[in-house]
Amino acid sequence: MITRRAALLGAVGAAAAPILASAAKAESAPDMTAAVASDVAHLPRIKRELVAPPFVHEHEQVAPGGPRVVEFTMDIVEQEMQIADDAWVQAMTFDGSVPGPMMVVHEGDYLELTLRNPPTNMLEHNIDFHAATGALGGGALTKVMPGEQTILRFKATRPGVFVYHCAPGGSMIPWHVVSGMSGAVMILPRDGLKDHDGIPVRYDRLAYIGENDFYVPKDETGAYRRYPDAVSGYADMMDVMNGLIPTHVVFNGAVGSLTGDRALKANVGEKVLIIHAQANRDSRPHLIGGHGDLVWEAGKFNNAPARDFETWFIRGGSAGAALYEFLQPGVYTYVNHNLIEAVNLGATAHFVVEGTWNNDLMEQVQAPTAYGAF
Ligand SMILES: [Cu+2]
Repeated sequence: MITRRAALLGAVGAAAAPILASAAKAESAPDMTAAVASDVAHLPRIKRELVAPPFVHEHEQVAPGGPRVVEFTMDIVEQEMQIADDAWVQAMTFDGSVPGPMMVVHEGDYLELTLRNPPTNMLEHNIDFHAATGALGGGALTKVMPGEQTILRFKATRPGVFVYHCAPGGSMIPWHVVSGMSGAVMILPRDGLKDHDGIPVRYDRLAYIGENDFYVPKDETGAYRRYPDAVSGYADMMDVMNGLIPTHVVFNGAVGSLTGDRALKANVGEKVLIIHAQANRDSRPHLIGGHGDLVWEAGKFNNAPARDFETWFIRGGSAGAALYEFLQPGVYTYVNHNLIEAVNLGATAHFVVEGTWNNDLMEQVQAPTAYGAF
């Protein structure tokens, strides 16, 4: 029996020995004794309430004025989550969702995060922002034990969509990430997005899709194992992880979380900005029956978007963005176009699009009928 306190101290035998080892090896914070001061005291502040994916908190596409300090607060939540009909994980989450909520600021703003690790949790956590500069993306400055909280501020210097994830050191890093602990930040250019010719473009809707690979251990009968807490599943899960073959690849934390009644919605003529984030593993989004009109494949808005993609590539550890104007009504399936991962492992979402069909773009000239009938 592993008590919570023993787990915190890392003194729980073989399974948790790496927890102690990685903590001891963790990189320490940089020397800041001669730091250049930040001059943010005169800047206006705005507080944003985070919302769970696939939705994104209220924000302006074009910055309404000069730089601001944009404040966010997130609780780290360790909780069991069901990821398929027959599979559960002891998830580690930012703010209770997988992926963690998206934070949106503008280039030149300061993102200020209060990160809280409630006393009910078992594990140490932190946050590494790929958008931030220095100190392991903030990871070295945000390590919080259960019962602690911290505040990190960084300047948003590079526009784009970027992954953030927990990275407490050693094998804790992949374990926390594939237990659900990642999310995305979007840093918009102050004057908004531009197309390939530099002409401003706006989106009517955002779809924030986080893809996760899970590695759930099985018992002797082949059934997925369930654990009372994250620490007791650590050793079994590490065995599955080290085989590099996920048991589940899903969008937004579970098989079917964006299909059927939970499908994404749009209307014909609307432009949807699809953000696709994957903190650990490569992916290849594809919208069946649609395209990427403008694709920032690596997700960074200082690069002109590519056009007319059929499938785009998301490097593990990055987020990409694709803008598409829906031209036909119907149900669109959005997949990771490794179709085994899409259909058998779970990486499928739906867009339900309302509007008027355009026979000029596609028409069923003759419904299927007897072979040789015409
Ligand atoms: Cu963590």
